[in-house]
Amino acid sequence: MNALIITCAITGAETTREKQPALPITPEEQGRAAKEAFEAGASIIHLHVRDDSGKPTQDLGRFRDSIAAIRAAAPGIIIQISTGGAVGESISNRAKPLELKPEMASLNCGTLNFGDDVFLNHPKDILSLAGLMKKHSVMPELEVYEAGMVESALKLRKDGAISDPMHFQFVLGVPGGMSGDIRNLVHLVSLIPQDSHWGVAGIGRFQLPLAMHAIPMGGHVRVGLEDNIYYSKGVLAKSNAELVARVSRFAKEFGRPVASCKEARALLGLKA
Ligand code: KMH
Ligand code: ZN
Repeated sequence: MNALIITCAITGAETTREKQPALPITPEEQGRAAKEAFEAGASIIHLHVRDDSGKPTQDLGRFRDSIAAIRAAAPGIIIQISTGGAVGESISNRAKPLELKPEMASLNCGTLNFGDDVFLNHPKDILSLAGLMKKHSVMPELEVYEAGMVESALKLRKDGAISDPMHFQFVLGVPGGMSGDIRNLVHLVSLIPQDSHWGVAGIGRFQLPLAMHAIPMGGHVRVGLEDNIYYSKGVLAKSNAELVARVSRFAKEFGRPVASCKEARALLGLKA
């Protein structure tokens, strides 16, 4: 079986220090978290940044500092910047970190209710973000929260806005999107082209069961404090790395190798 790519979503835009004291916020903390996640088996860091007060920001300088800190602490790790940002962020700000030409970036494939908010992704904005990714040779990770978004992603491909191989991330369990029911994952996988890559990011209590199913299904896995703050019911995770390490251990039990950064690049067709 292909090697398992583990992505660690170390910070996100919604998790707070009050709820999860181990959340990395400063560039230095993010560098440390990336190093520990790398040592535990992660080959991709999904990156949001925060300002000094801990609020989510799309500030270019902050992305630059965090990327530098992560590169210094975990050389070779793939950095995937978020163009999702926080709910309510303008598209021009969400697009900003693409100027840094990261290897990968998230591309959200549609609008959905997001808890008590609306995560707005207008078709014209999705197209403009995809265009910038193409211009800067950034590989999009297609964030899919419900089945209609697969159709939207396929239309982007048909219209030439994105190229093969497509790389999907099924983000399941957001209140307002598809739940983390395993049948939803199986259905979504059945909709995508055979030659595409996919991973699953389970939100909250869905993180572990979805990861455990993706391993034998041949998909990839995202874990981290952006998506889930707990290790088990009522027990906070000690770190991002603790969540990554558990997935690595299970992969070993299933006989599936965990991808190194080099192997992850080769699998996804990223240039070194
Ligand atoms: N913070 C969410 C509203 C992404 O990174 O592209 C969007 C999000 C997706 O986290
Ligand atoms: Zn994100």
